[in-house]
Amino acid sequence: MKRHLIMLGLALCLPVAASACRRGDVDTSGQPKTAPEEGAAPSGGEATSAQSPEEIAAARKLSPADVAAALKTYMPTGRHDEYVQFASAGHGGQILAIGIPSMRLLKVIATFAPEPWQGYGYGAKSTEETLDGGNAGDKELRWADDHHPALSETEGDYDGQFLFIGDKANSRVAVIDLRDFETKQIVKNPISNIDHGGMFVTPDTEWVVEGGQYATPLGGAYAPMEEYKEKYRGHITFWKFDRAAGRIDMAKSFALEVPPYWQDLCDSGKKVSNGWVFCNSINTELATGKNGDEGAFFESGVSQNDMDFMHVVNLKKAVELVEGGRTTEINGFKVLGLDTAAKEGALYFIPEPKSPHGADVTPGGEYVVVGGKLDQNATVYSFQKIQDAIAAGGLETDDYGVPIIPFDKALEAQVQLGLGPLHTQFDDKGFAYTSLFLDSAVAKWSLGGDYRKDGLEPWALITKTPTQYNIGHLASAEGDTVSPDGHYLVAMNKWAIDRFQNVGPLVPQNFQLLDLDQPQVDQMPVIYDAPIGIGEPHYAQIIKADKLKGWEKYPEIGFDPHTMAKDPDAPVIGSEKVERDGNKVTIHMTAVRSHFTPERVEINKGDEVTLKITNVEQTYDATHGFAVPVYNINLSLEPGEVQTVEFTADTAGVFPFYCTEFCSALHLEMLGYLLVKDTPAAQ
Ligand code: RUQ
Ligand code: CUA
Repeated sequence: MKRHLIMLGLALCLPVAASACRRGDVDTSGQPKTAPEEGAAPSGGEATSAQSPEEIAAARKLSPADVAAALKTYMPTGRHDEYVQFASAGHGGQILAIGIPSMRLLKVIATFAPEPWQGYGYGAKSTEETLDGGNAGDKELRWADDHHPALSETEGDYDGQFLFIGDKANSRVAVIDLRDFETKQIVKNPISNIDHGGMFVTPDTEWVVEGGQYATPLGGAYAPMEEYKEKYRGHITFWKFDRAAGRIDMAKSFALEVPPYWQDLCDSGKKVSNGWVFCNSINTELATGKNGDEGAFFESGVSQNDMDFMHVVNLKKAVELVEGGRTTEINGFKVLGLDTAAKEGALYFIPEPKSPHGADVTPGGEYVVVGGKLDQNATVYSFQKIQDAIAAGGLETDDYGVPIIPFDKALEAQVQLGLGPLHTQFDDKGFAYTSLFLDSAVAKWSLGGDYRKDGLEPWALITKTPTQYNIGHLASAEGDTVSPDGHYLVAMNKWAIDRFQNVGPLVPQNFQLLDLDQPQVDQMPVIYDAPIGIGEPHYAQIIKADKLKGWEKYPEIGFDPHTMAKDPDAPVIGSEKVERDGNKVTIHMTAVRSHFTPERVEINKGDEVTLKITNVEQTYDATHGFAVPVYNINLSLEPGEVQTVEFTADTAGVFPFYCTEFCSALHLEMLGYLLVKDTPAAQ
């Protein structure tokens, strides 16, 4: 009972800023008792004509620490950031590319949602096809809850080639090619309606791992919740990535059926643990929610047990079983059954405390760190001990026949950090950084084993830095690789409250940049606050900028970004024309500063139009747009790019089409007329 009350208290704190929780200023509705006073936030100082650094600092009320932070993050004009952070844009459905340390927004990459600026989903046929790839049967899906971005890796290091991101809302994966930073593929998981949006690559990106979440009957069929235990299942899906093609290969991908616990975050083993995958889970209680007077709300029903199960997958073994034909098919998708996986040594469980969250493998692959939303510790498991326990055998099983490795047999250490540890990142000096949701802080702590050569106490808390407020994920530079860089860490906070100018009740979120390069081991100041006004940015990875080898232009004139090859049929200078075959009209058009050819296209109402247009420029940044009013068409044509639009000319009238990128002094003159005659189409 007492335990239950404590838990409830924590749950009340969950939705509010931890500072309010600590003060006890929380009523039973979970709201802070005292709202921040209006206009109470300190001003950032006024504009000043002062010129010396000291005078400017004084006029703007900047402390020495503020000045140091400014100097560490300021990027003079023309200089580039050392790192690029790829952050999910949450339920905005895009990805944000943000420079570090400046925190400047570099690009919003259209992913699951149409994005007019990039001509994504507004007529360009290839982008419509990409979006349609993520449809659920005949349901057109045009938004997503982007969760975890994952950069492609070679030998465990980010290689700067591809980026993957998961859609929690619909159990989908998108593939972005980092040559042109465009989304090339969206796949929908055929057996699952929802997942955690977690994406985790294996060290050579052979597999992209998707952890499930809320259990359902696999394949999407109906089953009453009374049959939860028998008919509902979780999954961990392994998407096979074909690097040469730049695409996920559905036919070679498979899902692992697991019990209806809620799988959550995974991480791939690396180095010594290469070939294994670890996922935390919750709801071993098999809670099914509150229905009238029956049952309990999920928030308490799912949090009854002191331990849930970390899923330990022997991926090598699982692949062997799949290749040996030991799978069944659901909706045409390969599924490795729970029975087979459990009996053949592809799946094990290890108890993990309390309301576990996150599973993060250390750079050398020796340890797995798990947080606990209602715990105070980071729990560290040893991969070697896990292997020893498996080898020793004699393991008991859970209700579904999965062997359980005893907690104490796998445990390396528990490090008391504070309230609500979630996710962990690493640096190059043997330190780990864990987000504390309830404490609203980042904890820095020391790893042990081979990581500890500096004489510091192993497995111990070193310091905490408060974040504003309620941090979820955190990302350190190259923090998920076999060789993290350290230097910077970004705290992704769920609440921002008083940090920024009021822009109405929907508040931007707050990315806070922490400086890891301090002379004292226990210093880790916040040096920048970046409001993110798009969705709930969930997770991010930070890559060294010089690993990114983005193109400045498409390699050839008439290049199709969808096939990543030259389209032999792309219009070029001199080949422009309008062809008619019955009511089918084909327009071959080119764009160059500052005109379209042809500039006048006259067709009939009812014509079926195919328009092909090439930007024949080869100058860096000479992008042209192509917008047709009323017809809902807008393309973005980067230098060399060809796009195709198909539409029926069902509305008669005069439609000046024009370029939407301000490309030259005569950009305003870069237009043409689409004239649609209100006469029956010629036969
Ligand atoms: S998981 S905030 Cu949804 Cu990425 Cu831990
Ligand atoms: Cu092309 Cu404006």
